[in-house]
Amino acid sequence: MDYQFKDIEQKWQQFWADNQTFKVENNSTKPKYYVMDMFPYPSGAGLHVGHPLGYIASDIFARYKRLRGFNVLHPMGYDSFGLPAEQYAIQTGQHPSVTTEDNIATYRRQLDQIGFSFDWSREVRTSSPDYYKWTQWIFMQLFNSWYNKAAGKAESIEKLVEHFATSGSKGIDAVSDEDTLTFTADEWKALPYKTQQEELLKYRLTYLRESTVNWCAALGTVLANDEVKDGFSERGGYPVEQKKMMQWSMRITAYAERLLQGLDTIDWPEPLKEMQRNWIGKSTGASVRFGIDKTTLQSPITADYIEVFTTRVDTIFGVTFLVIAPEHELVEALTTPEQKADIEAYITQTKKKSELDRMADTKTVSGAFTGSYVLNPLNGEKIPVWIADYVLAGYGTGAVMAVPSGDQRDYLFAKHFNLPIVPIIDIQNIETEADPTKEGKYINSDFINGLAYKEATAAVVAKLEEVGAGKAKVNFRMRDAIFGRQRYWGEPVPVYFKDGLPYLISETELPLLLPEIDKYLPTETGEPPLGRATDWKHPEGEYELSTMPGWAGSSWYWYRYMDAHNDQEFASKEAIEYWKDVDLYIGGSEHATGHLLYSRFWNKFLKDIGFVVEEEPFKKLINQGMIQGRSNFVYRLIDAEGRGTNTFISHGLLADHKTSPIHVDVNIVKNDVLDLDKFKAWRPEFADAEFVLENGKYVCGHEVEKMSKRYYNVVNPDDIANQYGADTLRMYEMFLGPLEQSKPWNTNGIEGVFKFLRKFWRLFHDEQWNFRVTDEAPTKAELKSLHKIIRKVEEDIERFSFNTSVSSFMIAVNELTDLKCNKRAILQDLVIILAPYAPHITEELWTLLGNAAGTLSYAAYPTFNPEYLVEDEFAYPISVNGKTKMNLSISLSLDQKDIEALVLANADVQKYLDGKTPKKLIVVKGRIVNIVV
Ligand code: ANZ
Repeated sequence: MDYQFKDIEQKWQQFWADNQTFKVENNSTKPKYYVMDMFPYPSGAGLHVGHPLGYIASDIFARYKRLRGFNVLHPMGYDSFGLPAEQYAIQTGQHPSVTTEDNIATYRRQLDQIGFSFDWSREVRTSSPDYYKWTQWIFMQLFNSWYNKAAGKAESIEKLVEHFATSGSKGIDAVSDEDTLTFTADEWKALPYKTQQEELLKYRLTYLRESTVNWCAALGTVLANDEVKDGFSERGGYPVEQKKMMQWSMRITAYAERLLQGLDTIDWPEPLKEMQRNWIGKSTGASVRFGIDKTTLQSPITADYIEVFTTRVDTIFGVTFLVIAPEHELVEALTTPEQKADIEAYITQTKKKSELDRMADTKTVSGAFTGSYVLNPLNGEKIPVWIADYVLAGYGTGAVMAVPSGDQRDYLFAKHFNLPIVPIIDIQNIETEADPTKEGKYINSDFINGLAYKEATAAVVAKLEEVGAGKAKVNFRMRDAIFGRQRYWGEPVPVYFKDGLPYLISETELPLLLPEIDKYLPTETGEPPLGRATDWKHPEGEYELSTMPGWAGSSWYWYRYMDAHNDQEFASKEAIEYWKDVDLYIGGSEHATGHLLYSRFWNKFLKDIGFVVEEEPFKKLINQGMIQGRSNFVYRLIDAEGRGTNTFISHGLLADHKTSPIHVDVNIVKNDVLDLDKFKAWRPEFADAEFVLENGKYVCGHEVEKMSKRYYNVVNPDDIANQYGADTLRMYEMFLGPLEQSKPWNTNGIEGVFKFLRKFWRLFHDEQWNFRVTDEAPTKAELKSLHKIIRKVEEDIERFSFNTSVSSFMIAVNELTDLKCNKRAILQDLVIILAPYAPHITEELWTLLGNAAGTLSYAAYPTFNPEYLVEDEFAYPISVNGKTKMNLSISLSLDQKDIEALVLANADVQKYLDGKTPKKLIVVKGRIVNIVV
């Protein structure tokens, strides 16, 4: 029979499902291998051909590893909480769980159609209660933990309480809020319960804190930075302001150093690691305290100093003013009555700017003087204190010592406000770049004059320590992560409030289910949607109304796959000890700092508290590139009056006409040729369209753009699978180019891949399409062809170069076709090595070859034998008097004498010699034969 891909693919997909072919056990004598994809958010649009790119690559790898004798875990699930379903619910009233369910069904159908070898018995959905029960449980563990710097890990909060009760706050080295109290054991015990709890909240790894958020009153919600454009919401264009709100936060900063160090131990793309390093943003510098000059202050102030963080403590003698963030807690106290109006006006102005805008703007200079002064701790100089929005409240201490002769922003600020500039390095033109490494010497700098940079820095730090005004400090740019949103479709936070304090619900109450509500909008009083739930109340108090952010459920899901149905633990100890970590993780680079950082954080935490065994969750990671759309255009003729007509000009004829391009649905274009009837039927306005054709065809223009509905360039994998089959789709997606590279989808070459598979099928069949394979012994040439491809594919897959294998398969099949090879000894091995790429056709052929076992998924992978590739003959170029006349194949095992004899005996050579006796015969073994006559 001819290659009937439809029947074959359906048959095998059914077989795999019925037999649970890819179901895997949590124990085996085989070595384990864990291949995971970034699970999708099931959106309403379904999959386009770009989505499965990474899944196909990981599936090839998983299938390959199975054939190589590994026990392979290759699961799939859905990151199914999220905004689009909620947005749809707001518009239509349909419960997000219904939308989600429908979308998942579509995804599942589409995924099944591509022939993935997922173990579906382990499917997870982050929005399902038996999953989010454990997300809530992890939240509870975080709430019950603090980070002990001395121990270098998280520990139970009970241990901290014990320490407070026996030794007070002394000897605690924790990652905590800044404003922790100092107390003795007795003082601790004497503290009211509420104060104790408030104090503990400053240490917990998930905690409540006032954070500045983008608040959009009209939408009744907090927006992410990228949802705000120039002070307005991206959706709807409503005003957004910076507002302080109590929010749950995750103390990820506790793990900053470990998150940084861990990067050196994992096999991830270097640019991705670099993004994480920048995000973590480690800075080595010093903190310096500038005493507040209280002599000029008119009202009393409790604070004694302003603390700054600087990476250039060596420039301390060039400080001519201090700048604190407009949100700095001392602004009000430092503002003198004369300056009050200025400062208030300035604060109002900065409220409109998001932090991102503030960081991005390096040109505009703005600020206001508080009217107060501080004193330089090393020379006692009086320094004015300003506020300006270039100083960020959340970084360092929210205050900088400004050195106009050292820092560009400080320089512009000083120039603008006419503040003094003190040069501190004796090189020309360095007013804005005090860089002692440029062979400069310190000037105006007291005891460091004449020193080199390193020594100067050390000397300043030593001096500051001596006078108690500063110390060396490492600072991280990374902030604690906000862990809440005022939305419905997310995990409820397992907390209730009583007397102003948060309490965890008890573990037996998990999961805390999402309540039903009448509308998916904030309440009239501005509470989150959960505030609408009527019968939703904890016996002891009020539930937290915000839900967890999108990244909660995805920060631990790889563990759930290990033991997806466990209702006693998030995964059993045995399962975790067996699978350990993900060996290969494939997904998009857009998750570089979000998901991949949070996952590493939760993983480290779970390890600290003894639940998991590996410090890093994803050993190797590959970012697949994006598949872009290849848009097609038709060109509407514009008439003399500048109006659009209903006539369309073929692309090759544009030069003579005035036209305007219109995106046309790529599904009615084939190889850039428009299907005219389909175009007319596409939209009513084109029903009477007329065309100016070239060579009888309408040729469309094309351009590479993002794959998107709005450009009509979305290609649905279902269509490709229907037309050519899943095996062709799989191979074609790989064939498009290196996995990591972004590339446009272009169906122009897909026929070639389809033809290849048909040619492969043909090898096993005679002219009448009867299956015909012989048991004859293979020839050398056939073995060579086979072993070449065995080696090539193995090398390619091991280095994740899937595209190069596809072309090698094509070459091998061509060679074997030319050799008319239909021998089992060759073809059966070829079937196995092609199986990861084209699993359906190979299963069918495997059965036709008489393997009764059912599936080849666990067959033994052929071993490469280098002997078959040893070249035993060489085609010698034979030259006569320096001119190559012909080639002659001679066995490489022959020696000099035999070769000479063979050459001279050859009839063609004799012809060139024309009866003459050679004067000389030079043989270079394996290279050339030269005859001089
Ligand atoms: C004095 C100085 C002199 C500085 C000089 C730089 C150059 P990174 O590497 O990013 O950590 N800074 C500190 N806190 C800040 C805040 N909240 N907002 C804006 N800027 C802040 O940079 C640290 C440097 O950035 C610090 O060192 C401080 O300026 C500034 F020639 O102090 B520097």
